[in-house]
Amino acid sequence: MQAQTKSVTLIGAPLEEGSGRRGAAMGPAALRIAGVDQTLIDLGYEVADAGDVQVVPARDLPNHPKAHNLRTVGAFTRALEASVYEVAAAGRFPLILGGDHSLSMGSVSGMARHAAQQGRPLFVLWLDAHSDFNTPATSPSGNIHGMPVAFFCGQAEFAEILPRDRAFVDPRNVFQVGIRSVDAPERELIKQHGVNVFDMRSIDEQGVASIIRDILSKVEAANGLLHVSLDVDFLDPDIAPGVGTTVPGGATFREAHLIMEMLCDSGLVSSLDLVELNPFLDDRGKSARVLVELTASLFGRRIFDRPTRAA
Ligand code: 6HN
Ligand code: MN
Ligand code: MN
Ligand code: MN
Repeated sequence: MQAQTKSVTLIGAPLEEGSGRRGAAMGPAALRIAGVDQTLIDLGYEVADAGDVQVVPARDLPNHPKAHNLRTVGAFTRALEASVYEVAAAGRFPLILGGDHSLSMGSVSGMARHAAQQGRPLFVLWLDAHSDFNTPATSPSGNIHGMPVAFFCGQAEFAEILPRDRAFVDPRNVFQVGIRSVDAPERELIKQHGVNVFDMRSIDEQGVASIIRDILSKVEAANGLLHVSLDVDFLDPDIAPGVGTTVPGGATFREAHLIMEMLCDSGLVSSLDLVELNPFLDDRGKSARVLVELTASLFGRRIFDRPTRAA
């Protein structure tokens, strides 16, 4: 990233309680074993590892019948909101090692607070097979990892996890790419709130380059911050099988790689989640390695330099 900070803080979020199955809690360890820290150091970054977030379930939250493990997910949300905010406010790049996707309730809320304090809008690029815009009322599973976008847009009616006056993300500043599995009531919510969805058909028809270029120009025009949330199941299961919610027909390595290179060139990315890696389901570390490769591209590894765009 051109204009971006050269200081990165890794934050491990060994959270699996939002996903309805075990294994994603091993994600941070697998990403470290795959060399995420050394990869960034080799690219010239100063890297601090904050270790893994440790929480005890929040007893002030209810046991919600339609939002499983709310006390644990809520405790992670609070801890991550605080640590991501502090890292960003210190001028560093928060890189969150997940953990299931419910962790984005905390990471994105922390970035929303930081952006609000800067008087800048927060944009979110959501790379996922799923829209994750369910609420406890619409969710078919009760698994909170299907709800984080609704939460940080202020639309999911949980108990009071974060203060009521927290910063929300405007759903019209959320751009979802790679979508191919949406629940029927979730689709209505997405339309109602104006979330921007680029499903697999859009990728096939337009190509990722034109989609990403348009999104980046909107972020740039608004002087926004851009949070990127990369769910392993954005990728095709052939290249990234290590995830509990595989959906066929995902992004290729080349599409994902190009997205990361374009994001890097933009200099607009402020924070990144790597989520839903389930090493228990992976094939000899393949998915963890793909995530680290894509991270390297986002942070500036390239084959050859391109002429920089005229300003
Ligand atoms: N993810 N829409 C389904 C649900 O249970 O709400 C699947 C959610 C998947 C969540 O991909 O992080
Ligand atoms: Mn997801
Ligand atoms: Mn997903
Ligand atoms: Mn869903």
